[in-house]
Order: sequence, then structure tokens, then C-alpha cells
Amino acid sequence: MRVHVIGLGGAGGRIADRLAAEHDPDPFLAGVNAFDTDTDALGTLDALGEERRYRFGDAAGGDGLGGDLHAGRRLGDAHASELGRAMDDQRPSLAEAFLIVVGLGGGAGAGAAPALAEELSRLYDAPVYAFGFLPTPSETEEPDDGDGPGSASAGPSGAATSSGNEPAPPTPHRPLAERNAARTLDALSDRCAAVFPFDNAAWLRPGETLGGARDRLNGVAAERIAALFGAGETPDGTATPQQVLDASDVARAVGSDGEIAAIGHATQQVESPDEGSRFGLGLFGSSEPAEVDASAAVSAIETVIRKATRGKNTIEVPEGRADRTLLVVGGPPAWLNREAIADGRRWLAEETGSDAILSGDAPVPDGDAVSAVVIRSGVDEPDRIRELRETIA
Ligand SMILES: Nc1nc2c(ncn2[C@@H]2O[C@H](COP(=O)(O)OP(=O)(O)OP(=O)(O)O)[C@@H](O)[C@H]2O)c(=O)[nH]1
Ligand SMILES: [Mg+2]
Repeated sequence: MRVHVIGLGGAGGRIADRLAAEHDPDPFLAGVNAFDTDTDALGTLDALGEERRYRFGDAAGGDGLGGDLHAGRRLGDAHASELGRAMDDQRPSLAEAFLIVVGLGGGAGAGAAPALAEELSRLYDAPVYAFGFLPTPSETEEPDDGDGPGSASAGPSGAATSSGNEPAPPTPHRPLAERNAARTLDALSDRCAAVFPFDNAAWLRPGETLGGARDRLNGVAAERIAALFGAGETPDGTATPQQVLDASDVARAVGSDGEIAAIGHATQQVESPDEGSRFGLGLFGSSEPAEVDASAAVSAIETVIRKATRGKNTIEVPEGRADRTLLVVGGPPAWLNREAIADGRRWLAEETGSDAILSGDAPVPDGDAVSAVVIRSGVDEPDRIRELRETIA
């Protein structure tokens, strides 16, 4: 489906930038914007040029809000229509959905998100979804370096990033992050069709800090956003899916009441259909299916569906149970074995206790992997969300 992504604040901007860097020409990415009060944070974005970034809230003097959610809410209320207009060059009226991406524990992004969600719902018919990073518990803990409360100290940082020897960006101390996240989750649930939380803490490896791991986590987040919203959106003129996934399938799966939904995803490399058959396709103008061993296709599909379901999701789903489930299986058309997908659906229904499973194909003609996306909605409250809510109870 064609999605318009709006990254708000530091975390949101980095995801918007990453999606633009990796998917700019892809048809699913209808529009991308990054909005922040922080001039320097916007300045670090690479893929999004001036025309797609926008600094709002002059009252903040070009800085971040240091986790002040009330200030963020005020600025969001005051500037929501201005932000709506700042998106116009990206042709938001063509979008089939909006996705607001935000770090829920901060000030600028979390503050502005509810007002922007409301504004977009007022202006357009397309559903507004939110993708929000949950803060890690260590962000709210007092740093033990004696700097005292309120310091912008790095806490337990200084670890090298996974990519090399550069020091990791410090993880800012954000004493209010958990309460901000609880309040923002409530506000977004009231105003968005669905909320996709991403549990930062659950994705950290032992000893890792958020600063050190954030690039890797952002890679996972961007990949899952692309896997869900890009599914079924193939370039013009390529294979026609037998059961193409469209925007209304996603809308039916996640609902419109602001429920929490989890995204599972897995891929497995496979041999792409051989050169000869692709040559033949051009020569005779018909799509001769490439030869793929049926048992290899069945096993690849079974594996990715199980991994997407049982592997780490964006947020842990208690007991794996869901009222509604969406399954999308992607890969080279010759690998999309109908029976294996039907078996996978039955297995998934059993596994999740869900009686409403929607499914679709995402054929990738030149692809070299089989993939599955599993969305679960109507889930019991995940532990981490309950913990966050208890901070404001
Ligand atoms: N996964 C991930 N999480 C992040 C990243 N940056 C920040 N976060 C999380 O998001 C929360 C909010 O951080 P930011 O997005 O920097 O906050 P902001 O919206 O800029 O708000 P202020 O700076 O307070 O005005 C933090 O508490 C972290 O939990 C990131 O790059 N990746
Ligand atoms: Mg910031």
C-alpha cells in the first residue's frame, strides 16, 4: 500500500531518514517527512533533504525539549496544522495510510504525535497508524556517576557500536521517559487506528546500551515497517499476486480502535529462478514458472511462517494469542507454493487462537528470499506496556 511516513523527534527522524535511504524509489513509500523542534537533530539526517525536513516550534529556540512532554503537547497543538501543510509537497492525498513514527519517551516527538494524528484524521480518510519506541528501563534510572538528577549524562555508555570502534552515542538520561510513554500510548490509542509499539529493551543484547544498539534496532524497525507496508506493492508491470495484499486488508487486521499490534517477520534465502526462465519470459512474453523443487518451497514457507510467528516480535505478545492475524508470504513467484501457504495459515490460526486470519502474497520476481510477515492485533496487554501504564496509575 502507499504509506506516508512522518518521523517526529529524534528517533522518528532517524527512522524516516533510514526508510528514505533504503526505499526512496519504492512505490510503497508514498511520502516521507521528518519534523522536530531540534535543528541539530534534523541536521544529522542524510537521505532527507531540506524539502522533507521541517523544524517547528520557534518557542523551543531550535533545541530539543529534553523530555518535557507538556511543552511538546503545547507545541503540537499550536503547530499541528502547520505540520500538516509542511507535508503537502509529498502529496499526502495519494497515501492509503499514514504512519507516525516516534520515540514515546521523549518530549518533541511524543508531544506532537497526538495532535498530528488528529489533524491527519481530520484532513484525510486514510487510517493513521503510529509506530512507537518504548523506552528502556535504564533511561529512567539515575546515572551512577554522581552527576545528580537532571544531568544529561550518558549513563552506562561508552561502549563501542556493533559496527566499529567509534564510541556509541550516549544514551540520554530521561527520568520521565516511562511516564511520557504511558501518556503518549494512551493519547495515540485514542487518535490512531492502531499502534505498533517497538520494545527497545527487548531487542538489546546483554551489556548493550540503547545508544550503542540504536542503529541496529533502527534497522530492524525500518525493515519491519517496509515488510508490512511494502508487501504486495510490486513495481508496475511485474508479477500479479494471486491474492494481493491491499490497504484494506491491513486495516481490517489491525482494526480502527487504536489497539496495539505486533509485527513479526522472517526471511530465508533461496535460489532465485534461473537465468534461462527469465530470458524465456522476455522472449515469449509469457511467464513460464521457473522450476523450483516443491519440497524445498514447502519447507522454506513453513520455516519463515514459524519464525515470523515465534521469533522476536516488535513487542512480545502474551501467549502469542491474538483476535486477528494477518499473514503475508513473499518471495519469487515460483517459490510461493499455494498449499504450503494454506497449511501455514491453518497452523497460524491454531498457534494464535485467531479465527480471523487474512492473508496475501507479496511476489518479488527477482527476489532471492522467501519471507513472512505476521501481524497480531487484539492481543492481551504485553508486560512491558502494563509496566509503563503502572508508572502513571
Ligand atoms: N530504537 C530507537 N529508539 C530511540 C532512538 N532515539 C531515541 N529513542 C527512544 O525514543 C525516546 C525519545 O527519544 P527522542 O526521539 O530522541 O526524543 P524527542 O522526540 O527528540 O524528544 P526531546 O528530545 O525530549 O524533545 C527515548 O526515550 C528512547 O527510548 C533511536 O534512534 N532508536
Ligand atoms: Mg530530541
